[in-house]
Amino acid sequence: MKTIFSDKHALQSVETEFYRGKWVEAFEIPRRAELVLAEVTRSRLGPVIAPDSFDFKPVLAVHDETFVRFLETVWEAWTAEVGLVPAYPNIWPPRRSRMIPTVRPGAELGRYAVDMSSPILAGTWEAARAGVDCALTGVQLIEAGEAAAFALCRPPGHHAGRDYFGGYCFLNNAAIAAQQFRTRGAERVAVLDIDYHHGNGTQDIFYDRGDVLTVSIHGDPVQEYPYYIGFADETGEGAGAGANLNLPLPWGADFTAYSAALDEGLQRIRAFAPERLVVSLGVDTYQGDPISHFRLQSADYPQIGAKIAALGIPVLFVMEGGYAIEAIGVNAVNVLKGFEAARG
Ligand code: OKP
Ligand code: ZN
Repeated sequence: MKTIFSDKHALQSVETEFYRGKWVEAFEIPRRAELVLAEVTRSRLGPVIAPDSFDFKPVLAVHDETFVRFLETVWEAWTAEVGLVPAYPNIWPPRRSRMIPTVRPGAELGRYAVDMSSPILAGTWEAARAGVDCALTGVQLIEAGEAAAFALCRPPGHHAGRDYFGGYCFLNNAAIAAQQFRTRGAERVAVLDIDYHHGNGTQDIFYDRGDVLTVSIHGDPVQEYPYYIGFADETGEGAGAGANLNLPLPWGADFTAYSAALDEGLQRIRAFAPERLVVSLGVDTYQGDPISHFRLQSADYPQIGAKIAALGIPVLFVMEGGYAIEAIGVNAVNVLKGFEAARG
C-alpha cells in the first residue's frame, strides 16, 4: 500500500512537556514519524508519496470555523503580545462561564485547549494542515480504487474535537477523512480507533450521527487520559444512538484481552456494513510504551492488521500515537503488513 507523508510534520516540535509536575523530555516528537517512515521504506511496504493540497472545506465539515481561525491566527497574536515563546494556556473557563470572544490570545488558548500537552508554535498550523492533507490524499487514493492507504500523519488528531485541541492533537485527521468519504459518496463509514487512548474527539464529532460508526478500544478512562469520556455506556445520541462503541480495558491488558475487544469491535463494524473504514492507528498499546499500560508485543500487531483485513472493505490507516521510539516503526508497519498479507 502507499504511504502518504509530509516533511512539514517536523514543524511541530517541542523538547519538553509538562508531565506529572515536571518538564520532561517530550514524548510526541518528530522522530516518531521519521522512524515509522524509515520502517515503511526498510520493509518495502510500498511507495511513499507527498500529499496533495486541499482547501478548508473538508476541515470545516468537521471543525467549527471560529476554532479553525483561532488555530490559524493565534501564533501571530500570541507572539505580538508575549514574544517568541510557545503558546500554552494557563487559564481555562470555569463551568457556566460566558463564552464571549476576548482580545487576548492567552484567554483564547484556554477556551480551545483541553490540556497543556499541545503548545502552539510558529509551524503548528502548517504541520497540522499537512497532516490533514496526508489523510485527504489517502481518501483520494482509495476513491481512485486502492484497497488501502497509510496516512502517516503527525501531529496526531483523534483527541481534537469540533472546537477543541489537546492530547498532542490539533485537527482531527481521522474524522476529517471519514467525513470526506461521506462527502465523496459513501453512505456509511466506520472509524476504528486502536490507539491506547480513547478517541474522544472523533467520538464527540460523530456522536449524534448514524452515518458514521465510531468504535474505540482504549485504556479505561477511570485510569487513563482523557479521563472524562470513553466509558462503555456512551453509545451515541439522537440519530447516532447505537453508533458509538467504547471498549475500555484495564491497565495491564494483554493481547488475549485486547483481541477479544477487537473481535467485538469488528463484529459491530460488520453489522453496520460500512463502505469505508478509517483506522486511527496508534501503537501505544505496546508493552514498552512509556506513557501507556497495555502489554501488546510487536508480534501481535500483524494479527490486528489481519483481523481488520477480514472486513473486506477499503481501509485508510491514519497514524495516531505510539511513544516507544525503538518499536514504533516495527509496530505500526506490522499492522499494515499483517493487513496486506491477509488481503493477498
Ligand atoms: C495522544 B495519543 C499521560 C499524559 C497524557 C497526553 C496524552 C495524549 C496521547 N498520563 N498526555 O492518543 O497517543
Ligand atoms: Zn494514544
